[in-house]
Amino acid sequence: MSLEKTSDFPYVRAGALRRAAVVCHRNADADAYLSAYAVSALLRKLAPACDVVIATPGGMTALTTKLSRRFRHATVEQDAGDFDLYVAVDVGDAELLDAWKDKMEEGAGVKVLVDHHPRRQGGAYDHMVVDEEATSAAEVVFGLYSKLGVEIDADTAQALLEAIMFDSSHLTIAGPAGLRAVVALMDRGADVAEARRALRSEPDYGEVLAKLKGAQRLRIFRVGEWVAAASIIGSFQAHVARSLVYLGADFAVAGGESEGETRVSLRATQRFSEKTRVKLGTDVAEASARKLGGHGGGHATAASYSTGAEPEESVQEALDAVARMLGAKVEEVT
Ligand SMILES: [Mn+2]
Repeated sequence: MSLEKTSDFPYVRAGALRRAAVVCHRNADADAYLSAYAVSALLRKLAPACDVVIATPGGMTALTTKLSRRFRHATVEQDAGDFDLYVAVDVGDAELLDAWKDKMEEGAGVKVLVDHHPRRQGGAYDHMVVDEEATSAAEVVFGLYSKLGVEIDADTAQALLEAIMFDSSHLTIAGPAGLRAVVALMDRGADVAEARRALRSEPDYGEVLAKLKGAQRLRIFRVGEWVAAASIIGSFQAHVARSLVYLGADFAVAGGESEGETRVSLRATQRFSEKTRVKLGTDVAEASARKLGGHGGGHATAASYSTGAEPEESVQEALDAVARMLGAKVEEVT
C-alpha cells in the first residue's frame, strides 16, 4: 500500500522527537482532523516526551468544530517555530496547506505525508504513506497502527471510525480494507450508532439557503447520454453540487466567487464514474485549473478547483472538460 517502509514511521528517532505538528488541509474536515487526532495519539505512544499540536490552516468546518469538542486536542492555525516532525494528513494538493506549505518547505524537521488522495507534484515530503485505494485518510492511519503493532485505545478507535464513516458516506462507498478496519475498530470499543449520531449535524442556515438557491439557479445539460446540473453560488459549493446529484444529476458543477477567487465543486454518481472512467479530480478539476490558471484536484467522484476566472466561465470549463473526455457535446436542456 505504501511508498515507504511504514514500519519505520515516523522516520525520526523517538528520543530525538520533542515537537511535532500534524497538519490538516485548509478548513479541516472530519477525516483530516480525526486522522490527525489519531496520528497524535500514535506519536505520543511512540515518543512519550513529544509535544504534538494539530495545525488547522484556516480553521475547520462546523462539523469538525463540534467533533473537536469530543476529541479534544491542542490546535494552532499558525505557529512561528520549527518542529522536529511534520505529518501532513489527508492533504491532496499541497496548496491546501496554505501558509504551512512554505513553513514545511523551509522548516528543518522531517516531513511525512499520510494520505489517500492521488499522488501529485508539489509538497516536499521526505516520506509518504499513501494508499489511493483507501476511502479515508483514517484507514491509512489505522494501517500504520497495525503495521507498528501499537494498540488502539477505545477513544482513538471511535475517532478513526467516525473519520472513516464521514469520508465513505457512512460506509456506502467503503472498500474491503475500510470495512475490515471498521470491524477491527468496533472490536476495540468503537460504536457505530454513536458515530452516526456524532456525524449528524444541525442544519446550518447558510448551507440550507445555499442549497435551495443552488437549486433555484439550476441549469440542466445533456452531455452525451448523461445529465449534468450546474449552478452559480457564492458559498457551500460542495454541498450544492452534492445536493444536485441527490436530485438526480449524473454529475454536478457548482461554482461561485468566494474570498476573491472562483471556487468550483464537482460531484458525480458512482455509476457515472464507473461507466465513463472520468476522474473528476485529475481529468476535470486539475485540467480546468491548469487551463484557467489556478489549482485543484480531488477524487473520482468529488473534486474542486479555484481560479481567477469568472464563475460562469469556470463552470462552463468543467462541463466542457467532461464533454471532451466523453467525445460528446454540451447541450442545454430548457
Ligand atoms: Mn479524506
